[in-house]
This record gives sequence, C-alpha cells and structure tokens, in this order.
Amino acid sequence: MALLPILRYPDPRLHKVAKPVQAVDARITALIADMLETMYDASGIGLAATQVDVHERLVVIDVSEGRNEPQVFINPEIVWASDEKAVGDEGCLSVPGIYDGVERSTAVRVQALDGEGRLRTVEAEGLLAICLQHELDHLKGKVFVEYLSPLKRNRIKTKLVKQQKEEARG
Ligand code: GNR
Ligand code: NI
Repeated sequence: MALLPILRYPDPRLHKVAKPVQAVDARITALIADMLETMYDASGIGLAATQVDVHERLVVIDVSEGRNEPQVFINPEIVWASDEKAVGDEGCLSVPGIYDGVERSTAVRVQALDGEGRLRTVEAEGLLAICLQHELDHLKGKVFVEYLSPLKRNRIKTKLVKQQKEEARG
C-alpha cells in the first residue's frame, strides 16, 4: 500500500482523457488499494485515477459516515441522468481550499465493473449522485472549476499557482 501524490489544478495532466481499463488484474487491484488509502488519508469522499496521474477509467468513492463503505467503479458510464437538477457546493482534492456551487442532476444511473470485475448498475441520488458526476468528469479531463465563470476560475488559478510556488520555495 502507498499514498499517491494528487495532481493539483492547474496541472495540465488533469485534462487528459482516461482510457478504459483493459483487465481487472493485479496491477489494477493494487492501484485500487493505493487510491483508497490516498482518498481516506486526504479525507475525500471520492478519487479518480486521473488525479493520481493514471489515465484509466477507475474511480473510488466512500460517502458513508463511518468511512468504511468503499465503492469501486471501473469503466463507469452514466446510462441515465435525471432532468431534475440542483446546485450544491463542491470541493476537490485537486483544488484544495476552494468550494463553490455546481449544478448537477439530482439522480443518476451508472453502469460499471466493481473491484472484482463484476458488472453492476447503481442508482444514486444525494451526495453519491453528485460525487459520481464529479468523478466521471475527472475521467473526461474536466475539473469542477470549469463550470464556474472565467473570472472565478482565473482567480482560483492565480491563488493555487501562488500557493504552489510558496510551497516549493518552502
Ligand atoms: O472530497 C470531495 N468532496 C466533494 C464534495 C462535494 C462534491 C464533490 C466532492 S468530490 C471530493 C473529492 C474529489 O476531489 N474527487 O475527485
Ligand atoms: Ni475532484
């Protein structure tokens, strides 16, 4: 098991489009374990492989109170999304310290392989529905700040670049 470094906005690698996982083999099983460890360590409710610089369609999520209900989505696809939408505040481990409203479908149906390679269909609403849409965006190379106005996005970019320069200087 290992903690993986999380890419931070505006890293251009966050905009790469992930390719399907070809086989749920030992490499993927190890990656799932490392991603779960990294997500729990960072206190996130989800993590997409893109965020750890692996450009394959793999997501881990845990929206449970006890942080003990990990869910694995391999090659996930949204097969249905509700017309009903709502705005909710979002954050992202790749955009630390920034929270803003994003409009999403309130319910989605997602088809994916689980960690054992079994095909399943999940109906989600509430936080899980939001998180799934946020993570599937990452796999397409999309970060939630791209839903915000160019003015807000540029302010966020400037702030994070400055932060990372200061950290690098120490
Ligand atoms: O930890 C996270 N919290 C969160 C809150 C509201 C909407 C989406 C999220 S996902 C985020 C973890 C993350 O960055 N996943 O990509
Ligand atoms: Ni995110």
